[in-house]
Amino acid sequence: MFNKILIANRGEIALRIIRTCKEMGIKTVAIYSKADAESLHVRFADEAVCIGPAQSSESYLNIPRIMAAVEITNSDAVHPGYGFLAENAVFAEICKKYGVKFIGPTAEMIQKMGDKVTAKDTMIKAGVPVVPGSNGLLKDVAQGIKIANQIGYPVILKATAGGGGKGMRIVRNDGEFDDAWHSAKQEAKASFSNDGIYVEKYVEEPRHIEFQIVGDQFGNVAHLSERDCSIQRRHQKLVEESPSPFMTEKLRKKMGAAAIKAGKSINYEGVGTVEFLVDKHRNFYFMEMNTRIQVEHPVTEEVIDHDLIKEQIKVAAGIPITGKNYEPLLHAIECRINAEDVCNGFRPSPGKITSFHSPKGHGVRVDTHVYSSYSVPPFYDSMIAKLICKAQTREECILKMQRALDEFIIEGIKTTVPFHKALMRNEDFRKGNFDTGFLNHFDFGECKD
Ligand code: MV4
Repeated sequence: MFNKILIANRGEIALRIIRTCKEMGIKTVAIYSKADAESLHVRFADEAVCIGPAQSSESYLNIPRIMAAVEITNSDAVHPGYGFLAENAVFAEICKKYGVKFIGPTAEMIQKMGDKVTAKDTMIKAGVPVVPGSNGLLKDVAQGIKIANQIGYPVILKATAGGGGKGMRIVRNDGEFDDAWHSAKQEAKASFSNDGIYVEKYVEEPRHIEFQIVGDQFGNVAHLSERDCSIQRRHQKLVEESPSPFMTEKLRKKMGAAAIKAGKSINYEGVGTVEFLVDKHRNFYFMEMNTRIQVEHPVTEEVIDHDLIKEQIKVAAGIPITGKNYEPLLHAIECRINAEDVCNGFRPSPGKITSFHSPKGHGVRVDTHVYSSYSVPPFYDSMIAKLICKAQTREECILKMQRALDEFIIEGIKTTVPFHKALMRNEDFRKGNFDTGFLNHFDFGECKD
């Protein structure tokens, strides 16, 4: 097992990782920027190294500075968390070169899944269902129009380096193709310095259902059931839950088997997520694979009663998994609490938290790095807490979430708490009747406190 892990991240996930390390008897090193000196991850780690100014490029994204901190603290492993360098193949490779274990998959696996055309091609070869499309990069508009007519409109153009919706365009007929092609290409080039575009059939009103998987260094891969992440706004997830209200036992068997196939096809090592689009007939298609621990991992932890960070550290240390799949034993929902003003287009609302009281009680979990008098810096992601509730049924879980949201006191800044209160009251949400388009026609006027 590792002696000392450096956590190359900040905020709630840094704290989350420190907690598990402590429980495993592993020493921890926090790195922090000048804007985070008052952060709890700095206080709770055994050692802390200031690596630079607030700007991420000079701190949490700065590989030479992080490697210097690894060296001076004599850390034998790095946990990247999510975001920042978590899916940076160059960083994973540099760690390897320095003889430091990157807690995650190999650089090659990160690279393979980071390029969406390569990922899709790998899944086709593995026999995982994918959306019909170009199966490779498009050369020009003429080829795109030809394929669009073969598979039928509407189609969607996607950037091979994409994710998060950037460089994506829906095309409904031949006449729209040229404009969509040029704007997708331009956006992809500006965002990723890679303007490779592919096309596939546009799946209308899909659900986003993802499977948590874990693979060890001996080729074993298991799934830990699904999360429904359809409640998102502009590709930012706001609520995640497990099990998916849309799931059936039969579908879980089929999708779980596909997720395992996806993992095995690349000899996956670590915890990962296989994302699927699911249409209203319960057809499912591979969308992307995330090679990191995700923000929403606690809903899985709560329904299967396992610590995913612990599993992640164990497989990184070379301990084999049992190979058993897990089914949800309970229902869990996570609400992301962001420092944002819901009534003003979710505009960031950083600043000093003058009063903070988190909900408590049976089945209530709050993962957060903030506290009364903490100042939310304007430089990073606006998520300040995750409220996770678990109960025997979805109905009870929603009631518990409403009770917990009512107990949440956060003063001094605007947050997404009022949005979650309005969502939990929504009839369609309560019935489990939603897809990825749900928030496009949600009345945010109801979110006033
Ligand atoms: C799609 C799709 C419909 N059909 N692909 C959005 C982000 C990127 N990861 C892929 N995305 C989508 N791909 C086909 N062929 C609809 C989306 C999509 C979406 C997917 C998951 C969660 C939210 C979404 C919101 C809008 C569009």
